[in-house]
Amino acid sequence: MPRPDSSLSTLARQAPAALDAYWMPFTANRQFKASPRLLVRAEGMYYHDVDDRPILDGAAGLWCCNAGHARSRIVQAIQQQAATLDFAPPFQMGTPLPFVLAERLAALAPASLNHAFFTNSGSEAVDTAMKIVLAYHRLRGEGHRTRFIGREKAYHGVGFGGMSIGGLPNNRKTFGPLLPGSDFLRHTLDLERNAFSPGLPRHGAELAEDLERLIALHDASTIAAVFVEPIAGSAGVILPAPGYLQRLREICDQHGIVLVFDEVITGFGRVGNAFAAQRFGVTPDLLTLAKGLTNGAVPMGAVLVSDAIHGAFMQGPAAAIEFFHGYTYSGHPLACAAALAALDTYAEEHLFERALELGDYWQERLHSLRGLPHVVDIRNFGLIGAVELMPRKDAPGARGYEVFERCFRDGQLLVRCTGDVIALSPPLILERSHIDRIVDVLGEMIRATG
Ligand code: PXG
Repeated sequence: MPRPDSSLSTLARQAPAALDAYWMPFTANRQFKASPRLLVRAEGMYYHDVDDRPILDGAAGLWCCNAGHARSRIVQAIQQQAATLDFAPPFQMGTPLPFVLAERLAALAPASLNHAFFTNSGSEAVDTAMKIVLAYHRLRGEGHRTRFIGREKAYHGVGFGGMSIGGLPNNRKTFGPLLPGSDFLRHTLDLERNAFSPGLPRHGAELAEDLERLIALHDASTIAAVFVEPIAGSAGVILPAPGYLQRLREICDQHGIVLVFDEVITGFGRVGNAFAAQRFGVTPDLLTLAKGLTNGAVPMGAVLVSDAIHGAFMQGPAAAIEFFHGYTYSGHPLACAAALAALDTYAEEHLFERALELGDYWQERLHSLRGLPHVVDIRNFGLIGAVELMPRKDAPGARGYEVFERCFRDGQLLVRCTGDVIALSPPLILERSHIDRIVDVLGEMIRATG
């Protein structure tokens, strides 16, 4: 492997202003540029930074690289595809791979979800799902169903649709009135009753009844869909109590409301099974995907659509475009090639079973951090984990950020911090020794942070 050019690092060290042109996403730009953390290559469970230090990946990048990094099958598929067919128009024209990929996804998904619409990100998948829902109700003569129900603390990406049903105040407050008419279920985080629960929390299934409250308020006839992440990731790993998702499904069925699972982070083996829908035994009408779909190697998102909803569109004159929506890069050849190779890798290496095989060990080791200073909760499910820290007085997020920073600098471990929660989602190829290292380093850095 050729040593990557680290001139950027040298430049950054000498003159942080050289980093000024790039406006970084969801980043404290000035803080970062004063002391950059630059990753230059990756392989398997490890990144390497500009100083060629191996950094253990405790986050699968950003919940993306479920098969680990630079997997040869995926690399080769992308290379070959780029040399064979780089791009072709996706509207009124086709290329083979999105058809093949859609079939593969339908075979992996719960039985009724047999159709795939491709996007380039999770945000686009969510906005696409919202448009499918609105058009679907209108096609059935129920165009009065325009209201979306999201959930407090939800993250559904950064498009105006996803923002409007998202429940993280920082992501909403600066951007005006958003889509009119959205409302929110209560979130299911309850430290008082559930702190340090191993796996799913015992309490909180009754929070699904909150949907009945919103139906009573707005009337079911105005509600188009309920969007939920089976497990909320960005807000710091919020788990559903057993029965919660089932109950949402029942209430939606009772009232003709579409149920959408946003599985951008829970898809592709993160919690065992291909999708959380299968692990929890609840089938939504639409399911949004991204991230692990290509193992993070090429941007891609998707909406999986039920036969019933898809069927409602496939009516009317055959020459009429059924859904006026799509992206220049929907079903891009490189993304499809990466996705197919990722699915092959997941299958060959039985990676969707890893969360089941390792889940108990992961849980036991993570919960060994209980009792460390400022640790107020530990949550886990599948190969997801979270350690919540008590915020410092008048400085929410500072302690979490410091732990994240120390993990990278002193512990050579990549974790994700969201506020004062340290979130973990390692590649599914990890071994017990990696779990030990993640937990040991994190524990040490929490102690050192104080
Ligand atoms: N839905 C969910 C559930 C997500 O987690 C998106 C949609 C948007 O996907 P795109 O591809 O548009 O980013 C996401 C993205 C974090 C973190 O800190 C998580 C995401 C993005 C940024 C940070 O956990 N997830």
